Amino acid sequence: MKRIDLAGQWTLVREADGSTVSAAVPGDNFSALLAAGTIADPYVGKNELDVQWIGREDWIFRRTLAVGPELLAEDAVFLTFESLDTVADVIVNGVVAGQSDNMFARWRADVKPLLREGDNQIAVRFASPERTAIERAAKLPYPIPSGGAPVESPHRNLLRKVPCHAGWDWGVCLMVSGIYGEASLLATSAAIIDHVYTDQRFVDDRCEVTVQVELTATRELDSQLTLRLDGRETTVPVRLAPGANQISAMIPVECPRRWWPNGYGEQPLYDLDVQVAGCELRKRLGLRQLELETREDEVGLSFAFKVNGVPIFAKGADWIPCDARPAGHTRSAYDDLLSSAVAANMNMLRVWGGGQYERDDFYELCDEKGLLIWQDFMFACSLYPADKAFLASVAAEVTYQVKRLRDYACIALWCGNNENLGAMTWFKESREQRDRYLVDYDRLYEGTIGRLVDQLDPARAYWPCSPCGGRGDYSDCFHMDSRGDMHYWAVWHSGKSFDAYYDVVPRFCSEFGYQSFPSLPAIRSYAEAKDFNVTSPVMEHHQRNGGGNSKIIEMFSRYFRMPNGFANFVYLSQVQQAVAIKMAVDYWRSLRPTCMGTLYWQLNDNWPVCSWASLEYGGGWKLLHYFARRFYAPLVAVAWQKAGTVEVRVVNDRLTAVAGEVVLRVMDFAGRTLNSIARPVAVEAAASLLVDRWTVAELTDTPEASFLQVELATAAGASANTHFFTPWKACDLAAPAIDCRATLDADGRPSVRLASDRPAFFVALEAEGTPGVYDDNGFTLLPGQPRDIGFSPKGEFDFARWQASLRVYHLQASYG
Ligand code: BMA
Repeated sequence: MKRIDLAGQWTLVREADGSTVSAAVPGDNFSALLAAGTIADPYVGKNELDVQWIGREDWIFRRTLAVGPELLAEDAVFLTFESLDTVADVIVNGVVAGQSDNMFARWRADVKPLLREGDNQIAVRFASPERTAIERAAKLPYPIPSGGAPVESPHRNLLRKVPCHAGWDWGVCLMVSGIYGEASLLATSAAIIDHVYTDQRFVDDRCEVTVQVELTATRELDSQLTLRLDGRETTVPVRLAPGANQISAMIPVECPRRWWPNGYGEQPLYDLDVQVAGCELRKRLGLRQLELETREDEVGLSFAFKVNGVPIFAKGADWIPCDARPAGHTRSAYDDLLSSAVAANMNMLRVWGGGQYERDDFYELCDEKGLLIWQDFMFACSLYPADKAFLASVAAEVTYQVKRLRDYACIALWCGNNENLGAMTWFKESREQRDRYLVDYDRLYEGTIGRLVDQLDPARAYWPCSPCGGRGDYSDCFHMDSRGDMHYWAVWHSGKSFDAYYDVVPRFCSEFGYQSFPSLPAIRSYAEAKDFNVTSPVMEHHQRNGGGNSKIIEMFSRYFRMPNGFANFVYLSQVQQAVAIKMAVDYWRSLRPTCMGTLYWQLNDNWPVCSWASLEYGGGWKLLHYFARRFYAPLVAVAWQKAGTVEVRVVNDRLTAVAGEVVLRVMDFAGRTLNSIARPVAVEAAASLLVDRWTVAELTDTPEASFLQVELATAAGASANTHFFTPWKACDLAAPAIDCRATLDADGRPSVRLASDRPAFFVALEAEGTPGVYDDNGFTLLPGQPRDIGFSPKGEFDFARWQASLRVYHLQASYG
């Protein structure tokens, strides 16, 4: 057996004129053209508009390969491409070896008959994705609508390609072509492994792991299957027939250490080693029980994940591809973003259906970090075909992806699509002929995907759509908070005020979001100082949601005073976003167990843009991410105000009871305590406790001139939360004098000491040119309570430069 890795430098040919540049594989054509200096960076200014021609053309990736006699002496030489994006001919020495038109299904064929000793040419020719989609649309028997982004490539729903390559309401439109993941040749006279996947069965103190191996043999063969797991070894004889084979064996783990999501325990991973017919495959298994509990109850239909029997309140966000150029999907980019998710106390991410099934690196890291994954299939915000050819392609995709991913402990749920049930009401065609489109919907998400998931991964739940009310419920559950999951967009898309979050009691909110601008340093990556105005063409180009900037400004007018200058505008937009999402999460978390999850839209960006993300492109933390670290903490005291009444609750996600004290301190803007109320609290494990309710009048005589600090002190730690009785704009905040000193602490770690003579709100540190993460940011700074804020620089660190560029933002200074 001999394996040749085809990763490395290939040649990219523009078919229209035969011009060439060097291209990395794995990689994409845009990245190759950018690296070669052929195009300007599409993330800068409005360059995106000048590179749309790339998606309208055909491209060839090719390379030569020396093949020796030992390779050709084997029975078969398998050429494997993990992902060809998208409509591709695979050509070996000028002969078409096969075709692919689904980037989510692996392509593999025996190409031995086409190889010869000496130099060989391997080429993949990609037809223009945009042209292909338009051609397919013209042939449809009836229209199948999709789309709506300001810069977009049409009919994306007719290609099995990452939907958001075609542009989104946060996404650049780059119709890339490329070769991703594994690209290899494997010569063998025995077999090639197609899949290894396992079943876990817990019996008393052991976990029985049954390993299924699917392999293609080149001849009839007696071999043995050897499994190693947790220091144990099992070997069984196997007889392989030429062609497809499926074999299995069981290996037990005694007293397994269980895998837990972040915040609930550790993430032990067991090394599994599989050997058969000269092939070897290794993977790491997390052993755990996981279920989605959906029960009819007095409210409606519950929706809660249980791991090892313990109900988990899901805390997290929605994940989109981390770069619009697939060459950027590196393990280190994943690691950085996922580490930030863990740092913000998240335990679940939803891999959203307009993106992609991520690379194995992503799921390996989620297993290591304890991030549960809600996995959508890649269908979003559109209607889709359900003809025979399309369904066959989807069936191949689902079969491949479920077999590839089902062993990751992190995967909690398979979900058919994003919002396509709701999308039935978005398009004229489906409003007028709902039956026709609903039949197609059912064929795709039940008849094809649901049926396959039931068969291929019976231990996991299948949920046909996010949001929906469960299998068999075809009503538009978009705005229904009592059954299953919901997406709540009234606050952004429908322009409702933030307290509208208090009007719904979701069972599980899998999307809700509010936009902000990326940081000033991120804006500098695409705009020049002359463009630093929110209505400049470049700033508007980096806002993809129609009217988005107006929404941000209009919401300022409801809650805040108008900021001075561009930097404060950017800062205040981040404060506003953070406040919005915090209000929703504080309230919904406190509704547990009726509500059992909040995933805000969205964790990350795929290019530098104004969006709902808490992590900007490149991984920098917006203020929302710092807020998330606090509002997703396992133990919090929260306050909210509805109709003149303030309610205070303590939410405890821990599996142990907590006792302590809550102190409500009403303060004025000079920092004097006007009123203070202390209450002992005893919160049960995994519970929400009502501390009490007070009318605003009971707490303060001067709601516009005071604020509330809710302090929680327990043996497990202390935290504080700030509540305003009126919109911030109504308060005459005193100008604080903030003293800011940068130091290196005893062990050489950069740190900032902040002290103020008056209360300062949403105090935020930023140092342009020195990226990194502060231990806290966007917090309330009280007189007499200085804070030391550590800083973890990303990349090279120069103390003097950092110190000189440190800037402190706070609410009063944003307009004062
Ligand atoms: C959602 C998502 C995305 C979109 C977001 C913001 O519902 O599923 O399609 O980007 O809203 O509009």
